[in-house]
Amino acid sequence: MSQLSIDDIRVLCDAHSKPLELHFQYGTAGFRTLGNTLDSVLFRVGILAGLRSKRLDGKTIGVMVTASHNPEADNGVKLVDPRGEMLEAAWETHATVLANASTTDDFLHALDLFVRNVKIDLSKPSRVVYARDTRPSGVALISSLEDGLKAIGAEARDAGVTTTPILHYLVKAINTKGTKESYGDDSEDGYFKKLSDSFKKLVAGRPKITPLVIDCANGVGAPIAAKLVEYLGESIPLILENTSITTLGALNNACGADFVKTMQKLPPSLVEVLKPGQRACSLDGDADRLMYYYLDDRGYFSMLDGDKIAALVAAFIVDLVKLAGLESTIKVGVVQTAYANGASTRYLAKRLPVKCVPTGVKHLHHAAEHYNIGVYFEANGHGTVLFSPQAQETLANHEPSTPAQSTALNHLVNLTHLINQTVGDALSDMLLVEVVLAHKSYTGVEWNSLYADLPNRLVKVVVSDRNAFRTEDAERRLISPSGLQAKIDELVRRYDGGRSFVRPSGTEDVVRVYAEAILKTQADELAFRVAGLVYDEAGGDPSRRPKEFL
Ligand code: G16
Repeated sequence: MSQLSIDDIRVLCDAHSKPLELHFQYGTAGFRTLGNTLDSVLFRVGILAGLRSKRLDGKTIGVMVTASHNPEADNGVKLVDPRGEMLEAAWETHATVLANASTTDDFLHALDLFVRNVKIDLSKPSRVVYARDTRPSGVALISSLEDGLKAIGAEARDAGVTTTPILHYLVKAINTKGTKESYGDDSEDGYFKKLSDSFKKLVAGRPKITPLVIDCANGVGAPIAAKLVEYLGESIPLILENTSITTLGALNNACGADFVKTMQKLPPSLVEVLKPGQRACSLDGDADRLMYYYLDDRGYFSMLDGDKIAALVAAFIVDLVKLAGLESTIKVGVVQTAYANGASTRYLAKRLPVKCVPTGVKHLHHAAEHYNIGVYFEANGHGTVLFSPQAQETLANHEPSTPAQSTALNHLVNLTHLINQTVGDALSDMLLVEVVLAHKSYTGVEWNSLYADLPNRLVKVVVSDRNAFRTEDAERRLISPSGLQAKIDELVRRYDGGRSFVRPSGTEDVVRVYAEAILKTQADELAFRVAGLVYDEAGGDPSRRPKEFL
């Protein structure tokens, strides 16, 4: 590590010592746990980000400080690779090793080993762009991160308080600046212009869009959506709710995409706001998830989740590809996870190829890259659409032979600008949904009737060691604890249309249980019975066994 001043690193590392009793893990979406325990992790992530950039010849790496849908007291950090995608999987392991070195000496030793093993040329430049969401713990964590960046001598750019998808956008825009693949101007302004210009072109000539309510989860989506409103002008009336970003305890509390998806009901704060027939959507704490819903004429709540978004968007894109005369050159496919409602998978599989992968954007993103146009959405509302370089080239060079083909082609090109292809982006996805609804003249009711969801239930089980639960077959089956899967199979057989699976969360200290069945009461019962099995198997204290577990 001759190019670095070890003494400087040592001094700074001493100031950010690791709490001895804690173990950190780079999980589904980076490190994520209580915000007030993450000081040492942020410092070390700063160093790691700098080294990742050096390893990639000075390309800019992104660092996002957020815990997304988690409660306000949690925080987290994840790294973004140069094309705006999630950190390469092998480096997740390096991140975990470095974060857990007990002392400064252990850390310096692990760092030295790492630099040599991964063959990092320390004389290379190092560039990092970072941002945070609105969590109160974010301020101190950014300062720990900055110390890490300073220690490694990285050229650092502070993108301030912004959404996760904007940070991903910035990383790609910075790294493609001045090239023919330029992703856009590397500023928030560039992002807003790109989205709003393409949106306006896509809805031009369609009937006026009716007002849409946005639940901003009292998070960073609020100020960012407020800026977007200015760029969108009169093209779409947006009503922003749950915008209290400075009220302590408000973030994701009884609002936001995760609340709506898990509780399958309206955030209480919208009860007086939403009118029968009106559409609304919820963002999560860092605005990378989107959940739509509406009240029907009788005031009943209906939810349109990530699966419904995938169905709406995939069908629209398939139609455009056909209309543009590109059916034989551009193949569209969909990627889902085990959480996808069985009815959505049946609906989609009749129309186009569908693949199931483990939870986590990185898995979906990579699988979607195998299609010319890959649509991926998790049921929780996380997703986007990827246009392969080959598909983008075809769209750029195709000579339409009729006016109808030309229109469809233009729409597809505009979609490549509207959609944030680096990662799931609630605001970009929201505009995408609005485009499709405007083109199809769909209300929420018509969109919802594409297929009927199978009743389902998601339950969290708190266990002492979630790592004891290991899965296979895209998380649809457990391989440990041994014998538990057989018990689940036995239970599932008793329910009409029953399906259930169990997997450890990568973002919260819990095991998740999903169940679906033909009837709602049966889906609930199956989920609670499986949750009971999980709790008992994990040695849960009988006196604290949640009473709903059967
Ligand atoms: C993150 C990931 C998502 C994943 C979610 C829940 O979302 O990016 O891909 O679906 O966590 O993961 P788990 O069930 O493993 O806890 P977010 O919005 O929290 O960043």
